[in-house]
Parts: sequence; C-alpha cells; structure tokens
Amino acid sequence: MSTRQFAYGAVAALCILSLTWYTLKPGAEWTKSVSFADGEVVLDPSGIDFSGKVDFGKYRYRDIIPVEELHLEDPTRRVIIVGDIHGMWKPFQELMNKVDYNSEKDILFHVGDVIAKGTDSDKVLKWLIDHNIRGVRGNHDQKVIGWRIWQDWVEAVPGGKQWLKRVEKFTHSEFTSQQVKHKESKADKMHRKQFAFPDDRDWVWSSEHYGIARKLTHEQYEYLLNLPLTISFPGMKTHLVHAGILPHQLKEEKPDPWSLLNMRSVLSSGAVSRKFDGTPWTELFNHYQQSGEDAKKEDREAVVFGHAAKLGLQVERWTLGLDTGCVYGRELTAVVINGGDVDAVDVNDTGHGRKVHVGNTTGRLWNVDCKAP
Ligand SMILES: *[C@@H]1O[C@H](CO)[C@@H](O)[C@H](O)[C@H]1NC(C)=O
Ligand SMILES: *[C@@H]1O[C@H](CO)[C@@H](O)[C@H](O)[C@H]1NC(C)=O
Ligand SMILES: [Mn+2]
Repeated sequence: MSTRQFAYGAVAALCILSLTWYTLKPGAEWTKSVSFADGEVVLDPSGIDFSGKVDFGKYRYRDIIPVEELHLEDPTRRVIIVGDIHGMWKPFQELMNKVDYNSEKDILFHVGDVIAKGTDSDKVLKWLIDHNIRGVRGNHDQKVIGWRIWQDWVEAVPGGKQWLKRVEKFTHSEFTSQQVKHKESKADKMHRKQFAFPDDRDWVWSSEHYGIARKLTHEQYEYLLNLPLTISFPGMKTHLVHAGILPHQLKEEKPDPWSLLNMRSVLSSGAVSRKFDGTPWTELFNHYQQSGEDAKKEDREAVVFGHAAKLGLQVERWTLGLDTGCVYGRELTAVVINGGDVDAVDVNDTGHGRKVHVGNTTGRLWNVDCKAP
C-alpha cells in the first residue's frame, strides 16, 4: 500500500471513527443555566432539571481572524504565535522582551496549554487577559475547564457544596479506595453516584488541574472557556490548533474535540492516537497538501500547533510545531510573522531567527532558554 493510499484510507476511516466518538463521549448538553453573583454560583430561579447530563466540554469550535485584522502589509506590525507556556511566567516574559512585543502594534496568539505543570499559571493567565491575547484551548486547559464545570455543577445542586467539603480533603487514592467508600453514609454514597465524573485519565481527583480550577477567578474561567479549539487565518492560509488536525477535519463544522486537543499520530486502523505510536499526523497533513494537481495549489493550507514537546521544534512546509518543552527545562519558542517572501526561505537554516513557512507567508523563529520548575 502506498503512503498516499494509506493517507486517504486513514482519512476515510477517521470520518467513520469520529462518528463513533460522538456516540461514546459524554457530550449531552446541560441545558440548565447558572448565574454568578459575588463569585458564588447561584441557581437560576427559572429552575433546574437535574435529569440532564452535564456538558463537561463547553467547546467553542472555530474563530476566524479576518485578513484586515492582521495588517500583514504593514512592515511595522507583526503577528506573533507562541508555543506551550505551561505557567512558565519568567521565560514567557523574557521571550516577549526578546521579540520586543509591542501590545499596540503586534497581535499575539498562543497555541494552548498556557497553564498547569509550571508554577505561575495565575500570573500567565492574568497577563494574557490584561493584554487581550487570543489563542486555542490545550488539553491541560481543557482538564481545568472540565473540573471547574464539575465543581460549579456540584455546588449548584442542593447538598452538593457540603458533600464537596467532606470529600475534598481526600487524596486521589483515598477518594477511590474501597475503605473510604465503605465508610460513607448512605447520602454520601448517593452523592458520589449523582456527581460522577468521566472515568478516564483526564479526570484525576485532587490533581493539580482540580486545584487550579478551584482557584480560577470568574474572569479567568471565562477566558479559558472562550478559547476556541481552532483559529483560522484565511489571510495567511493558516490555522492554529493545540495538538493536531487532519485535512478533512478542517472542513468540518464541529471536528472531534478530543483529537484536536490530543492527537499525535494516526494508527493504521485510522484511529487518532495521543501517543507517537502511529504515523505522525503532520506527515499525513503535509502529504495531503502536497499531493494533487497544480490547480489545488491555491487551496493549500497550513497548521501551527503545540503539544508535542517530545519532538520539539517541527518545521515542515505545511505544519509548524512550536512546543519546544519549556516546562521540561528546554526552550520557549515563538514565530514572528510580518508578511515575508516565501521564496526566500532557506530550508537548511537551523540558526536563531531561522526563517520558516507559515501558510502562504513566512515568519522567523525566536526562543529563550527555560529552567524546569
Ligand atoms: C495568501 O492568501 C490570501 C488569501 O487567498 C491572500 O489574500 C494573500 O494575499 C496571500 N498572501 C501572499 C503573501 O501571497
Ligand atoms: C540542504 O541540505 C541537503 C542535504 O544536506 C542538500 O541536499 C540540499 O541541497 C540543501 N539545500 C539547500 C537549499 O541548501
Ligand atoms: Mn498539550
């Protein structure tokens, strides 16, 4: 089987698979509304139907940034895209200084995973909010969002707040231990069932993400909720996504969120994997963009992403991976774009300020060194 056949086979299989995911994922809408007052969640007086399922995703799918907003024709203005920050406040600020970020002239975007793992998630979030910075949701941002939705839900239900107080002191192993479960009152046994959260590795009781979620201000929570899964820049023929996206998913109105937040490779079965155990999605994506007739050239699109710290900087013609593992003591990287000449890219240049393709334009890479927390 040729690579090309494989690529198309994989893409076709994915269409089927994403349908299966929809039926498996807990996605039923929580149609009840809650409102906020003094940081407390209070019930909407219109009443709540507790029989519904909670939507732990609250996904926004796509933002489109019109070409006029980018000012690509103005040599004094720039579009900057920064890789996974993960609460690494100091290197983030160093990088902003190094590229001489000017909030009046430059437009900054991030590729998600702005929080968790590093020590200063709060400072990073505050700065992003203060500077009105847009970006996409990462899988770590999503874990925090999911927990916050769960916490707000539990507290909004009668008896939930008191129950949460009782169980919040448990570590993960205590919370899940048979001994603790055995000793619980009948009412608490019922609460545990009533407030069940998804049983998978993204939901770890008493985790760092749980704690960050608990401490988010309403403004910070709203900022995270408003991060879309993808941002499209038709003016540069480029899209932002946290982990990855396949060509057919670019055309879908609501592509499967889990793949966009977690994808690293695609198995020969067509399933998307969060590990590097299949064909890297970037290989399929670049192959798809490069195949086909000249007539298709106008339609070629690129993706800028993060998430793959293990592989580090990934420069290919139609994909650019910016997660260079800052939180693991490596570097924080940004690409700085101001409407360059595509033909002038030296594909063998590995030096600092290296020029790279970004869709139908170019940018230069900048980075700073990081110290693991
Ligand atoms: C990139 O494509 C967009 C949309 O077709 C177009 O408006 C823009 O001029 C192109 N940029 C370059 C540098 O060719
Ligand atoms: C880049 O390096 C490769 C392998 O060393 C070489 O074949 C190619 O000619 C080089 N390309 C440029 C543009 O220098
Ligand atoms: Mn990630």
